[in-house]
Amino acid sequence: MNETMNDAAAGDDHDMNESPAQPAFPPGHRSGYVAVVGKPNVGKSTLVNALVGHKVAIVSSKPQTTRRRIMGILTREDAQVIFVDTPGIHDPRSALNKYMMREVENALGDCDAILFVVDVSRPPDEADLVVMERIRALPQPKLMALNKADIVKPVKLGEHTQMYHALFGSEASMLTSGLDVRQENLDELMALLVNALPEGPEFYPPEQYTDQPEKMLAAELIREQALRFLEQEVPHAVAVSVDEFAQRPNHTLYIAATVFVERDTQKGILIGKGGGMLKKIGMESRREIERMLDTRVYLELWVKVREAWRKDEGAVSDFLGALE
Ligand SMILES: Nc1nc2c(ncn2[C@@H]2O[C@H](COP(=O)(O)OP(=O)(O)O)[C@@H](O)[C@H]2O)c(=O)[nH]1
Ligand SMILES: [Mg+2]
Repeated sequence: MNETMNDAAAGDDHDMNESPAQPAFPPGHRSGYVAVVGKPNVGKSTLVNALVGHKVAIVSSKPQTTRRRIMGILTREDAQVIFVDTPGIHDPRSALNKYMMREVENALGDCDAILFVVDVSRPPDEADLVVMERIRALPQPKLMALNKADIVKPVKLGEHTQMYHALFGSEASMLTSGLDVRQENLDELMALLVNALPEGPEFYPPEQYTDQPEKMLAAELIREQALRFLEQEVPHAVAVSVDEFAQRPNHTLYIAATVFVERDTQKGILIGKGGGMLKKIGMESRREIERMLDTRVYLELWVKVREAWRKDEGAVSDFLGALE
């Protein structure tokens, strides 16, 4: 009897040593994941880049630029905020769309707070309501960014703000602009966000600002330039894979990448007259990658067709990674 009790006591002791009672963070330090959600094109990625102070997500004027969850990490003295940028919430039809919506669901499932972004230069529409409905019942604290405040006409500002407030509530809302030239209220928004997070330690080393490896950042920067120069259906059919990413002598980073499209006609447009379009995309993306990674880059671009890849689950996970 006695022996058993001693054994149990020894076991307890051991357990206590395994899990230290002292929290490993300074008092009052806050941390957590903020899911950034909204309909396509309201400026979620631009806002995340601005809040983090680094370009972690590519941006374009075309909807559905962001295809997967992307983390942007901001470490300050008193807090570490991990923004999870997500694809715009929309109707899932193709395999790619389903993948994108699963990414949103995963982000919402794992987060500590939700930043709901709307475009205040326009009145709320059906697509905003879909997002609101999706997050309404979630238990996490929610904030609304009335974004693109820089382009709203003064007469419309009050009207639209009132409409968003009527739908979402006005207690946790902030007028913002994420644009480089006109950043507005970002410190104020940060303060609200940090306040909404629980106390906790840093989850990532302070120098880390994204979860994406450099190879993936490079692929995304190439896709950003393709989105920039291509028109109509072609940009949405583009996927980029980086096949080689190697340091070469003379401090040059050698990158070989393939730009995939879905049809031969798109391949023709992507290559352009005399190869002009591909050359332009290549030149601009090399410049962007050099700036981001602060190194000389030798970039080789290839073009391939992978038919109707957006409808093909296997192809989608080849390009974007397996879904968790
Ligand atoms: N005027 C204005 N334009 C913005 C702002 N934020 C983003 N944009 C533009 O809106 C478009 C979509 O931005 P993006 O960040 O990709 O939106 P997302 O789809 O919600 O991630 C791009 O052309 C951006 O330059 C903003 O605060 N003000
Ligand atoms: Mg985006």
